[in-house]
Amino acid sequence: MKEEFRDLLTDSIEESRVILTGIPYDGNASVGKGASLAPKRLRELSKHLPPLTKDGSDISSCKIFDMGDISYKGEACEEYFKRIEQSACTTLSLNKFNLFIGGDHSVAIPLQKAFLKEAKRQHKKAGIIHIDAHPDICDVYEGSPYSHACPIRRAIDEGFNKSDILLIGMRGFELQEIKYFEQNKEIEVFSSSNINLMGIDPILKRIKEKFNEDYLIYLSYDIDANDPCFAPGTGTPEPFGLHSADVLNIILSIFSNVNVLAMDLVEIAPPLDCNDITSWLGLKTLYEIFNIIKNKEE
Ligand SMILES: [Mn+2]
Repeated sequence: MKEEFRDLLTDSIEESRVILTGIPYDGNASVGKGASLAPKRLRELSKHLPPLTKDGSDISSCKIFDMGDISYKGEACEEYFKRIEQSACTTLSLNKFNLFIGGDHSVAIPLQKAFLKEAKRQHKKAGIIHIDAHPDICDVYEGSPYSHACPIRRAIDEGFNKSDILLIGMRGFELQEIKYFEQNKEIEVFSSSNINLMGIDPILKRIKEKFNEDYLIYLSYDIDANDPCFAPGTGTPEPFGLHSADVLNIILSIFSNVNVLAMDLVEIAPPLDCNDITSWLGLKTLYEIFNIIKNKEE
């Protein structure tokens, strides 16, 4: 039986370039459920993957330390999020690339909280790049401040500067979000319409301008940023989305040009998927990212 992540896995956290944590929770998803099964499914599929990128680069020196899952024990959401935050504070303090596989997007709430603390500890500015079909900037959604429609709003509550948040791929809004954007124009938004008309170059340029070496970046990647034809296995599919090659090139440019300390990959819902194509998209994107990390100086 082949191992998860095969040649990439290491038992030594010191040797690792990537610290992986699974967050198998979808209690705050509003429409389709199933994202809680993504960490398990991605690990299973990784058994089939050699340590190679799509262009044949050997990434086997980019070692992954797998922390396992932060399992949900049926407690109140606040309690569970506290445990996620504590675990993330510990792994982020090692100052290696932290990869979190959700879960619905609400798991970003405790992760971004922990990330902000770590950025402050390192005397860095904290930025968020949020790649998603949805802004997730609702104050309360379906009666909950912890909904997967709320993590960016909670990040602002925690103390992230609005001008340090960049949203990419937007196309599914709530009315309250449109009002919030009208009142908070410093939050930068690249809609999917804009990207599909203008291409990705303006975004790549803007990311480099905006996030210099004073910043640590939290990258939040909701798979529903991709058009549902590329990523059908997700709870809230939004049409008129982004081409997977465009999303990948944006993500790889981010890793090449700014200092990403933490990333979440969220909203992959294996039970809603078709022949695992959404899980494969997420997993293969990670392998391309590992290649950029491998090529960076430690
Ligand atoms: Mn989202």
